[in-house]
Amino acid sequence: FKVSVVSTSPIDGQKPGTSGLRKKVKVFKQPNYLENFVQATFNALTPEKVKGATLVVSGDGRYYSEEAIQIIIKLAAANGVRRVWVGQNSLLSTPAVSAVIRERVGNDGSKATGAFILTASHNPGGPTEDFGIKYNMENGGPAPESITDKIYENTKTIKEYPIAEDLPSVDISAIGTTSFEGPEGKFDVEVFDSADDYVKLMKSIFDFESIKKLLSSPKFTFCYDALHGVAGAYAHRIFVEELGAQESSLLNCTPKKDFGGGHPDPNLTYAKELVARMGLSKIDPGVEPPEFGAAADGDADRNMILGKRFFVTPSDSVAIIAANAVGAIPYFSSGLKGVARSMPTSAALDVVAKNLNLKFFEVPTGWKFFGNLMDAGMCSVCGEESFGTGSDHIREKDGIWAVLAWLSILAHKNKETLDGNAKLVTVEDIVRQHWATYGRHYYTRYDYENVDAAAAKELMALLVKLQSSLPEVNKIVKEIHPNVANVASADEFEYKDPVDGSVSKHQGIRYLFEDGSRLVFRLSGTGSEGATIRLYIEQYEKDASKTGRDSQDALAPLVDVALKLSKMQEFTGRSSPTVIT
Ligand code: VG1
Ligand code: CO
Repeated sequence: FKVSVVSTSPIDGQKPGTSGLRKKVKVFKQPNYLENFVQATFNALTPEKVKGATLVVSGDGRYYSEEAIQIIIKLAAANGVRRVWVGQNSLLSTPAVSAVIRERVGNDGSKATGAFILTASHNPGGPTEDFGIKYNMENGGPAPESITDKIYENTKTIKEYPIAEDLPSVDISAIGTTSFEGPEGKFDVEVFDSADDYVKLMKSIFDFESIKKLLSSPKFTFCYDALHGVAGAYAHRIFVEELGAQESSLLNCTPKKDFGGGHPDPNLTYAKELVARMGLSKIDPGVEPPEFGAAADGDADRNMILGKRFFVTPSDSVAIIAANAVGAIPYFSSGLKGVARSMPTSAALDVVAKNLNLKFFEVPTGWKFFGNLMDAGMCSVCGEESFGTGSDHIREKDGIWAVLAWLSILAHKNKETLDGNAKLVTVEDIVRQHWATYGRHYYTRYDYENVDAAAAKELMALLVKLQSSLPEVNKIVKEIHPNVANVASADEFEYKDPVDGSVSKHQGIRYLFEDGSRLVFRLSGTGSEGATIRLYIEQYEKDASKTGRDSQDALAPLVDVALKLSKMQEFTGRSSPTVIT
């Protein structure tokens, strides 16, 4: 192939957000849009991460992925990349990409040093919906802010990019290597099985035999919903072929470009079919719900864990995994190096860390902040309230890993009960027992999606301004609800990375109450239109006799305070949030 240089000019708005660049497909399809961003990324890397390097390019298979892959291949070839690795049909889950970077070795001993992941995660897909791209580094984790800032700077000054325009399209549906000869030598595109490396890794972490025994017990019933995302490419292999689950326990497990028209976000609002099957919606499931249910988002890094008629909040989920990992999961048999959560995630994990005497870290929202801790051997298990849970086996959150972790804990707790007549220890039993031991963090998140961006900024500015006068805040709080505790302190969260010393500012507005309750306000960094305000509400209850309340009831006074203090309705014109989780 030949290399030609195309002149281009900067395009506005290519700033990577919490997890890469996410925009409507029609924005990505504009001339030079994808090319500029990819070239800006190449220019942000050190030369040896480009020239002669091996890169992974794949994603959740959403609409526009196939075209985007061909463009990225042509750009990679022209930039002197040695080989591109592609999951069959362009499919690799975000955690599988991380695993491939870290674990996969090519026939000639090659290793990948980075990846372009093509996904907008839980955002809908299709011609009128979202596409996204993000770059992951050699450790398998998302590029840190130092790199994403550089990428953004480069998008503002880009003048040209080289491209191998005459390179023929590569058939990404068939496994195998296609070789090309360019001005600087050989260039290969290798298409490989999307699941092999990931399945191998999972088998090295968990005791598949004990999970298999659980799944084949008549006492235990199971259900998994991939919401037509890429998790479907793994679910059949792992749950059915490896672990013996029934075919009928898989819902929506065929990956689709538009996720079947749905919103591939595993929460109580969008995972409707699973929620109904688990007996958690008003729709009567007609049959006895399964004992365990789980769902994933588009790129399979998120998870929702459900028991029969029971919802596990993600903040509790990571705490429960941390509390039980050592006995139940072989990978952790020598103990946990430490645990971490994102700032808005509830403090349930903090209590476990304290009790088990584990190192503990609180980082800003977004998985990229966990990577440094893990690379430095300071953190084994971490999680976010946004249905993200994971460990240091890779550098992304991992939806299927979380399901296998829960199944391992269930298998462990039911060692004695599976064979005899004793009653099964259920998901709900495990959670209630956890609350009895550690106390319960009542928790909810209100999302106001696609509100006017200027109004959202004003709301945030008001909340920052209020922080300078706590007596005034407390006067307002008491007027709204005399029983709500006083605000003890208020700030904007700022994080200094303990490993590299980098500082991230303005990571969310916090109001911390005297009784340990918290209100957190953030603007989303993953949306593609308008602004999304996230309001996180948390209240700690230590008294074991009071941990069984309905969480929306328990939190009602605090919610009231949050909405009135922030003048939510005035600013957004919304009387209720788009989604409550
Ligand atoms: C959201 C979540 C955050 C998560 C991020 C990426 O970000 O709040 O916890 O890490 O999505 O997840 P934001 O900025 O919109 O609040 V994923 O599955 O979309 O890669
Ligand atoms: Co995701």
